[in-house]
Amino acid sequence: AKRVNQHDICSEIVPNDFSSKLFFDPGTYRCLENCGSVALNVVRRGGDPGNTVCVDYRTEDGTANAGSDYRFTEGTIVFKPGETEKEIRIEIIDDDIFEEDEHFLVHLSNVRVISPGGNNHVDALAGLGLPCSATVTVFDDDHAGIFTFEEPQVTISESVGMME
Ligand SMILES: [Ca+2]
Ligand SMILES: [Ca+2]
Repeated sequence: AKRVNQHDICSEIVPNDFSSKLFFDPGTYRCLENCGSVALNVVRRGGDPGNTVCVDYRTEDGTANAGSDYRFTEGTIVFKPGETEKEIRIEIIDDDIFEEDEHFLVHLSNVRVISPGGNNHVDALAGLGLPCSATVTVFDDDHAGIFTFEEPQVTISESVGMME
């Protein structure tokens, strides 16, 4: 079901096995709210590694919201000839509020090959693979903790005056 779901999101998936596939590896990430930023890994597999391939990326709210839980981020990654791995960095926003663990998504889209001759887009040579969406779960670090007495019973003399 998860695979089918991802197929719905990734309408640009190219069935051609000879093309370069761009996808997240891994597709799920976890970090603490105070981690500063999270790095997502995008890989290129198959096809001609001598091509220059570009892919766009963009964050999308899940239960986490851009602006309060993470910084909205979009851009373009360029795989130069020979490059097979690239990193996307997304800033995580720390607050002092207790909240549930939350997640957001990052989507890849618009794969295109830049041919050495110019700006011709040779679309059959590259496309999206799976997963082309990554999930980032942000763990809250503001749990208030548990309050208890240190000892369940205390025995003191009645002459102690003040007990703590
Ligand atoms: Ca926090
Ligand atoms: Ca928090």
